[in-house]
Amino acid sequence: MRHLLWAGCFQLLPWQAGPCTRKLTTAVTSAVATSHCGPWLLAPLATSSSSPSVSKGFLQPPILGSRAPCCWGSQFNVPPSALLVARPVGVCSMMRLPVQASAQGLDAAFVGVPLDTGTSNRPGARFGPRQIRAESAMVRRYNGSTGAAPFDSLRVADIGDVNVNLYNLPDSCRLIRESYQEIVASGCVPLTLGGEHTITYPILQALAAKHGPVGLVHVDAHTDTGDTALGEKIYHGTPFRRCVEERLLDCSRVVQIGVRGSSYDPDPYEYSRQQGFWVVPAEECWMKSLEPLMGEVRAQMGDKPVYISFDIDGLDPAYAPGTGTPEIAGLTPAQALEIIRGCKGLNIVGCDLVEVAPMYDVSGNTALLGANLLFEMLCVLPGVRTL
Ligand SMILES: [Mn+2]
Repeated sequence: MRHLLWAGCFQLLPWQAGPCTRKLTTAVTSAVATSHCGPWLLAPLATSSSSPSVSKGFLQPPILGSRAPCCWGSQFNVPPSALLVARPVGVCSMMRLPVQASAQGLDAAFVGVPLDTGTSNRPGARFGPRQIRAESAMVRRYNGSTGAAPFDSLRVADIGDVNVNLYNLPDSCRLIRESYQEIVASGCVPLTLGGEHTITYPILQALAAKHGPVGLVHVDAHTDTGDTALGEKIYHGTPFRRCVEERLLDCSRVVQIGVRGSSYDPDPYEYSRQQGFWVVPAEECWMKSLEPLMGEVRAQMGDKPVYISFDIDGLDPAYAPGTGTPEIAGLTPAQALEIIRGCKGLNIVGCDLVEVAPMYDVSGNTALLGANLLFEMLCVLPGVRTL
């Protein structure tokens, strides 16, 4: 894909000799030969004669384009188990999945959009995709809570990043739109690692061109329905007004959950309600389960196409401080799981997780949350089997 950069590269990765024993090499080689272990083709090269207990070898990314990556006896890609491949080993892809250059042949794909020049306050979301990928090394293949087995059901890979233009937001929107048009043309469902919220506008341009106006489950501290700022119509405070103007949304099937914070207007949600959006302020979510709410959302969405746009600032900054425009008194991670798991059964055509700006959270927990929420979104896609 012309506008996608590879998340990884094809150089051989030296497998450091120190902790790498022959026993481990043998175990991994055996597992690779027989079962579902991971995306890396093991290519042991030589054995040190001076230290017979230590093997020198390489973990080699799959040779893309010339053979199917990470099939290991099945048609599916599978995140490698840390029981067989150490977590820090390998090119940094989402869930350590194989990286491939296009969405061809995939049912779902993780895509990075490292854009942050549309942010109004703290910059840094351009580094969101990389940090989400890094923290995703902790995410395993099954969802034990819901029983979802996405990698037994769908062909999934990381297809790298959109090559955004950091110095020109309209041009970035064009690059994103064109990239997503290619992704969805092949029938693949994109799961996006943001990047700030501007990116949802061109993503929805591409999705609506294929599916028609979509329903929207939008989790956010802000409605992102502003008109202009500093005279500009494109930045991370305006994407959903632009979407309304271009009829990309089915406004009777839009819900905005978790909105809060101070405002410029006495009724900051007036525009949303005028369009027919269902606004659920954070106050209506405090200290309660959101499962009943999601029952109503499912009834609202019906069986027509739905997009999930999850701004990490919908969560409380106590849990997710690594973001550009934090607001106090937000949702909890458990409520975020209730929202996403409550989308099971909907006709989901795409998802994003935006606004992770990792440098404001030295713990990495914001990106870890983002990685897990993206996995949860994968788990509720149509066609995912439950064990
Ligand atoms: Mn937002």
